[in-house]
Amino acid sequence: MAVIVPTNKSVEAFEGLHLYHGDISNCSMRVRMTLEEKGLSWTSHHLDLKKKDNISDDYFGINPNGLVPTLVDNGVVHIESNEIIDYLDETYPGPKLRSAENEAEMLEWLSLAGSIHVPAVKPYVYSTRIAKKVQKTQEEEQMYDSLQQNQELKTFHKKHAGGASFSEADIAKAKEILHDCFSKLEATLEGKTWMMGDQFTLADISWVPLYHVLVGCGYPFEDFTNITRWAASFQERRSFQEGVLKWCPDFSKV
Ligand SMILES: N[C@@H](CCC(=O)N[C@@H](CS)C(=O)NCC(=O)O)C(=O)O
Repeated sequence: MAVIVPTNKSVEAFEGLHLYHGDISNCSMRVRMTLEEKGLSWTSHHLDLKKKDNISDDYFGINPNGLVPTLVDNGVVHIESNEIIDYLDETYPGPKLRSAENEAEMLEWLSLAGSIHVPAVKPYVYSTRIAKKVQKTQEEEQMYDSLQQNQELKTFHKKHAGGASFSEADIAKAKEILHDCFSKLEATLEGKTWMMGDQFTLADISWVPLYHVLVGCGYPFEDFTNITRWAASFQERRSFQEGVLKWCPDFSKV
């Protein structure tokens, strides 16, 4: 479990559930949806990624990668969105977002979503829509470089720093990974309402935000008819409206 001992000790005094999150962040959408599905109250600490609110000493003292989301539960700091949603479902009452009979398969979907974030989701989203919006000034670049210790993230952000572009190889790789994953999702949804069957689970919650954000980046889902049907179903859920649409109605307008 990704529990962190923060160097910014202020959060250790927090009572209840506090979420550091971003409106446009697909990883934050997962956690907001889970909180809504479970009917849990939480205190919002919104960070505007376009204003680089996450790049500060204070925030790196809470999340050492400088990423959203971060959940603080009665002073205990949790990072990694897919682990946070698993933790919330395990720990809190409210509707169960898993079933014992397919839990292992469901957790594999969470792990897959986590594993494609840096090699596929981030390059696709940044290269199609976001890089220009989060361009750092020279001062912000220096600040980021001194705060960020995670080499994978440093390397990723260097690829679009100062107006640089991702290589064709990076983009081709991202598209290949996404195509493989969405083909797998398409096959999984054959004849089913939700990814695990009749029950809406954390697997759906993990993948719904990817669909929402990638549609906004122009990802071609037209040929994935099961995914398109699944999207029409999750768009009806209150957790999608509250956890996703309320914060980010249309990613293409970000
Ligand atoms: N593996 C992390 C990834 C979190 C992540 O990359 N968050 C993005 C928004 S979805 C972010 O904070 N981006 C800002 C940055 O890269 O500096 C998780 O699942 O929580």
